[in-house]
Amino acid sequence: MDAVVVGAGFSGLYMSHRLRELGLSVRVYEKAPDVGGTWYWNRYPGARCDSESHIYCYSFSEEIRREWQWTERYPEQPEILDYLRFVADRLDLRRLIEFETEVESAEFDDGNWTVTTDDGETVDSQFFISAVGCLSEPYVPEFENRDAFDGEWYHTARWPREGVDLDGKRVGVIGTGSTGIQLVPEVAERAAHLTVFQRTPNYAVPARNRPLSDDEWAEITDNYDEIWEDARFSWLGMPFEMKHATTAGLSDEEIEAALEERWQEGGFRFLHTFEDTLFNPETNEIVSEFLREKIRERVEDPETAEKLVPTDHPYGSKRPPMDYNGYYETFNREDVTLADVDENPITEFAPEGIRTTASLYELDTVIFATGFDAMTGALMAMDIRGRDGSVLSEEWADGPRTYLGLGVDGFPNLFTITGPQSPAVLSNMPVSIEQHVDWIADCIEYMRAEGYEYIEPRPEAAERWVSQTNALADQMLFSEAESWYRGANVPGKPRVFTPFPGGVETYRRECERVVENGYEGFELSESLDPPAQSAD
Ligand code: NA7
Repeated sequence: MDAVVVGAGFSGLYMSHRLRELGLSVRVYEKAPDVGGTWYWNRYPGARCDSESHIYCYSFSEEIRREWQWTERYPEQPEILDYLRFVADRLDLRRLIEFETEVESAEFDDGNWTVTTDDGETVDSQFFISAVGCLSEPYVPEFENRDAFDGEWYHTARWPREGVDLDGKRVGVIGTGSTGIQLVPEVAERAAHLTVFQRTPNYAVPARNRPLSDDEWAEITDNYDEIWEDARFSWLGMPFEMKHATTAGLSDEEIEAALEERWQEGGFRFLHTFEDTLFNPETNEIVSEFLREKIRERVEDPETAEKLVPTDHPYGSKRPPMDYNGYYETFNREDVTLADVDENPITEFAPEGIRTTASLYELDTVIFATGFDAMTGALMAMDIRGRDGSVLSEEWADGPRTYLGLGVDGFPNLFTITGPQSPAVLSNMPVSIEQHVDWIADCIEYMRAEGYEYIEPRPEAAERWVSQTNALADQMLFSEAESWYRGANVPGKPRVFTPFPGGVETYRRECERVVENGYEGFELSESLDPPAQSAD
């Protein structure tokens, strides 16, 4: 093979298409029985994308754009999965994919990657391309006696295809991140009783989902090119304008009006009220307090409201979740209990349910909405070995080190789509995915045209890029939260800020500059000499 691609989600599908168009032989390995990536697995009730549908898709194909119309402002999981199936069929990509096949190892040896799968197959390939996604390795906390529980338990990212019968059950949901917040109102509708185990409260902003009318869709398609260009050169990969640069100089009424306007618009538009929300503690406190008041207004019992109000971290320092169907109002129901497991931690699972330091909660079903080993988990789950036997998981023991989130020094011809130290999870993923896939495909095309066989980042370029990423994160408020952006959710994971926080536009321009300067920071070669160290 010329290229092995791991994963058949948004990244893997587009990557394999681009490479096949260039005339390369491509094999895609996908552990699920179908395309879709994270949208194949995350089938829990209420699963939906927080990016608006008209920009949560591909832009590269005129035909695909014309032939697909989203039905709602935010796409629901089944619709996204249908979309990716449609793309795979439309581009005839399934023939490139081996489903239900997991890559166990990839070793760079004798100038090629040798890729081994769980069915014992081995294939040699010039390029090894990870399209495994940033949020694909579920994290299940190791609670004491988890197996002693007599009921059923599920993780939201491994939700059974046939669904789960929650009707009339006593259900416990652990976790109140973006997933838990989407899930909780849906479960409350079906369960006999719901207990929400909350360790840290979160600031959920109404998404304000609604059906997309034909008129709205016509307006979107009429302006598609412009919308996408704005998204590509934006902060978050979303075509939204900031309302104000900062709160400084504005009256209290002006600030309130701006926040209320964006609150009414909903979703990620709210984060675009003040440009310095994630930099300036004063602005952030104003925004956070606005959101706290909104929570207090929506929850009837003042004691429950205070438990739901976050005070431990600034708004946006953790991934801001969206509320689709009355998350906070759910706690006004008689049949919903909020268990504060920060105050009274979970001590163990028991046959009857979950025991905390305060009570035993009797349950039939437990749902883990406990997130992912984000950004590095799925990559590290493969045994990746580079030049001279270096092992990726050992090289990254203190945190990932990439150049531009695209490549790793010591691992020639390895590309990581939306890898660590790229905007990735701090952006609307399809915009970042298309940019990475195009960059990689163009690079391979260039290598072929110029007669290069190998590409590898120079160690000092990777070093510099990681320092720049960390320096940017240090200027922002991210360090004030125990978040999965920093690896804080998985015990033992290095505490390093993982995505590039400088914005999609800045990042894209840097990637373009690197190419214009002849792939600055990369070593391109016809043979396998170690990359030269530059003088600086
Ligand atoms: P998140 O955002 O990592 O949320 C996981 C939640 O689970 C969060 O509330 C955690 O509390 C909670 N959690 C994790 N471990 C425990 C233990 N041991 N005890 C109690 N509670 C626990 O995952 P999501 O799936 O919601 O979202 C991930 C991303 O997917 C999302 O941001 C979107 O980008 C899509 P904590 O806050 O750590 O105290």
